[in-house]
Amino acid sequence: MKCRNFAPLIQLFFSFFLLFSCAKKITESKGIILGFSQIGSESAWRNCNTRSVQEAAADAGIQILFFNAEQKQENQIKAIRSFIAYQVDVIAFVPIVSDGWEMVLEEAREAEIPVLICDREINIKNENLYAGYLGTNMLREGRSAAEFLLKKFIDPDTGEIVTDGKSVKIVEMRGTEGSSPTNMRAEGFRDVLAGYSGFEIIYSESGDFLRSKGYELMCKILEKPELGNIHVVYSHNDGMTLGAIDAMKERGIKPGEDIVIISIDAEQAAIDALKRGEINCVVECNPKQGPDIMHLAGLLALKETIPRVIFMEERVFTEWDDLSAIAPRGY
Ligand code: GZL
Repeated sequence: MKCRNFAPLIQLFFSFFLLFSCAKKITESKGIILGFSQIGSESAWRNCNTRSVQEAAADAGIQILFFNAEQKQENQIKAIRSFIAYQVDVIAFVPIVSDGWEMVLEEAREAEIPVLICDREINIKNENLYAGYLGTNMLREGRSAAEFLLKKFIDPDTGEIVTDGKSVKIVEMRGTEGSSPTNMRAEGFRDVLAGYSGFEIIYSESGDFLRSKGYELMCKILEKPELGNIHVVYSHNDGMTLGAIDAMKERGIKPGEDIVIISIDAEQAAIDALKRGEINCVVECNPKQGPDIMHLAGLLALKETIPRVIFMEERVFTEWDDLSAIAPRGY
């Protein structure tokens, strides 16, 4: 039997292994490698969020593998799997929807790579599959929107609802179905109004956080005579709100006067519309999460524990405030 000499093959394997482990060692000495999966670029808010993450990574000396999922969950799952294969130090991602993450998070845990959930939240049974969540309190955002409505329509002296009919008729423009901002902004809004009989949500549909769909949705709603007189539009993001305002103006409807408008995000264009009286209340949702994400990624790379939930600071801007004091939004 011919005696095969396996020495070169074994040598090749070990030289490759040595090279790779040295490369990993050199990389570790250069800094952290962060795998980041972003949803897409559906709104000004999202683009600001992306800039914040990328700029903060550069400032922190963190090497970032940044993947834009183009609004597809399957692209996010593929990206996370590639981060695992590449053996990044930390994975961070913005889950486009709340469900469907268990399997890939199990794979990350098996690879002993910590995962930070950013911006949107997820629904999973085993919460140990991720290290923590950094984002915004979307239940509170929905509650703040409803609390503005109570102040706007309830006479403080009599406690009575002031409206031209039996109830205040509300149209809701929802964000991406199945996402935590949509679910929580809807829930928080309804929780507050549940205590008052004179507020009625007469129509609710998703515009997917897109300005174009906000325009189309409002055109469709304004052509539904069965809805009658609409008093309020509650919109889950400024992009959809701005599209709806375009549709109202095309029909001679004065936004902010004929129809009260409440919007969430606080991008510059919405603040400008608030100053013009075309929007009545803007609830801030802070996209500038990059520095906090990088701080947490640094801790996770050192195998430190981090808080389970961290909420960004946020404000509410209304037609009754000194709007001249609002600093430029940067997005
Ligand atoms: C909320 C964020 C939402 C914004 C939208 O935290 O996920 O997604 O409100 C964005 O503008 O598209």
